[in-house]
Amino acid sequence: MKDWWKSSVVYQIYPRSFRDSNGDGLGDIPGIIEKLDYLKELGIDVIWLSPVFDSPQDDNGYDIRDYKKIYDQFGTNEDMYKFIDEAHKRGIRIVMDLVVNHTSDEHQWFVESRKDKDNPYRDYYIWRDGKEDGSEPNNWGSYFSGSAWQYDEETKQYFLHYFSKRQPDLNWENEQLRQEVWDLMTFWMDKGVDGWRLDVISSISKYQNYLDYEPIPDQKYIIGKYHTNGPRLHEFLQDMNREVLAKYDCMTVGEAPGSSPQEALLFTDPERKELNMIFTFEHMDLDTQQGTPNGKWALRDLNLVELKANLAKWQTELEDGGWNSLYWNNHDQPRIVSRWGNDGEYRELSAKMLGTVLHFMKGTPYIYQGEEIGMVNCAYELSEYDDIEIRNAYKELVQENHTLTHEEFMKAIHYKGRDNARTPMQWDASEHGGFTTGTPWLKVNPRYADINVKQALADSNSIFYYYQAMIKLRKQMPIIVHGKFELILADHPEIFAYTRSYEGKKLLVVANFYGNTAQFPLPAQLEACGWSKLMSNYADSAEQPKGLVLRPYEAVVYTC
Ligand code: TEU
Repeated sequence: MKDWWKSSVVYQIYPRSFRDSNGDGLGDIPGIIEKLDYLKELGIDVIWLSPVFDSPQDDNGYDIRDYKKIYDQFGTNEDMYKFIDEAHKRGIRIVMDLVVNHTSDEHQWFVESRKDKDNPYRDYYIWRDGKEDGSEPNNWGSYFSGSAWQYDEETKQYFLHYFSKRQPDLNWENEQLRQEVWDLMTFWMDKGVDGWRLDVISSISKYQNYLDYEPIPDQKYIIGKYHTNGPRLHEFLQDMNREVLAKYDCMTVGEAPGSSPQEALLFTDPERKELNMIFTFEHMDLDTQQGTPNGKWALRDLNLVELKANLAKWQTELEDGGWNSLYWNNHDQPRIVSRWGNDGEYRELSAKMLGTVLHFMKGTPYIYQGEEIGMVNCAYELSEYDDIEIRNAYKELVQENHTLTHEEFMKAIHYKGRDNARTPMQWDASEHGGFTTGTPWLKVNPRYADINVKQALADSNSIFYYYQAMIKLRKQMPIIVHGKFELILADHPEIFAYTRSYEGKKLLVVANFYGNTAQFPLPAQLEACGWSKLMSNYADSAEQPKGLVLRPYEAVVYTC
């Protein structure tokens, strides 16, 4: 089917936390194969697998040492081929994670590159002299704290790293490097992989003048507009499309921090032959205070009106010639039910409400492992976290710069830390949630006894079955895939509501985002429709939208 990715639902697996088959405490590929029937039952079409390649795991596999080899603790290449085959047998496609903005510092290319200035691999990475006083070549910051430049004694130059020091950035200006990327993509696509999620793809092309950012008080190193959407980005992607992607029936989704809808159209307009869709970051940044030295750890309450305006902007601006990806969660974001829902009394209702709001918008929905059972954030002690981002940020903000106190930092981590998403999948109420028979690499969320797959499968009213029903409807109703989106009640502070329209039919989605009751004022132009209820998260939601009073977190979808 042409453009199958438009009617697909994607499920993201973070392999180290999904299912451990051999008791070493780390999830693995045979573990994923064990659970394919579970995913089939949920009804998803595509699996996006976070990196499984050989890696020293400085950033949990986003630091790749060998692109053509599976990481030992995850299994063998044979296991991966078997996984592709078993998924295909069940009609599930596989998308792998392409991390080519950077490699691990243990990748053979970098091992060579750092040896001497004349090494044939020198130019695969970005090396620069320091300033006259010996300081970094410019004031660019790393996403994982500190400078984006690391001095290397061996050749007395700095190399660029947007992420950890152990993730040197690749130099996409080098033609041979680009060939290597096409080659590794071809390797996996010939093994049957159905597409790619492209890690920080908006950063691969660098502005070659490496200008300093305008100084900002109290910020030694800055992350800003030069970090993304560089001058040759779209040229590189068009090359990639021509050299590799166009030869396969595949899907692509680019991770594109720093991109607006206008930029998204450059990536996704089919005429331009680049990618199918991108992940926007704009809605994920709405609960961060912008422009403070504390970056993403400067919390701010979500304003629903802003969230609606933002999502509606993406829906509208990509209506012609683009395509949206829809997500609340991934391995970098906290659990949505804890973030913008209610993970106490209304956990199930609010998880279903958030799922409804997302899945009925126009675009390809992504489910992150555990979202379908309403997994929640964890609140651990500092020493119990593993994430490099958390560890580096603590050192910089609390211990060195004192811009956050320990308490403020912990509060921010409990709300937004990446490990909230990375605690092991909760399969049942047995020890460690049935994830492993050994010691898990990261502590299982203590709520596993109540929140787990076994429990969800046994309860016909569970979040799992609600997600299953939404996925099923997508297959039956073209309006869910193709309908034009229109936000209604844009200024309502508590209700998220919109319509979809397609071939004379309409959908109306109405959701109470909070724990109080809310009166839904049906707009006059929608009154004349002959509405009927399609689905809702309360069994007895009103059959008609007129006069509707929404209970806490109530979400109802009507059709006409
Ligand atoms: O994330 C890229 C990214 O934009 C980061 O800013 C990310 O949001 C990070 O979590 C900051 O809070 C991708 C991967 O998804 C992430 O897991 C990797 O750590 C990163 O690239 C480096 O490969």
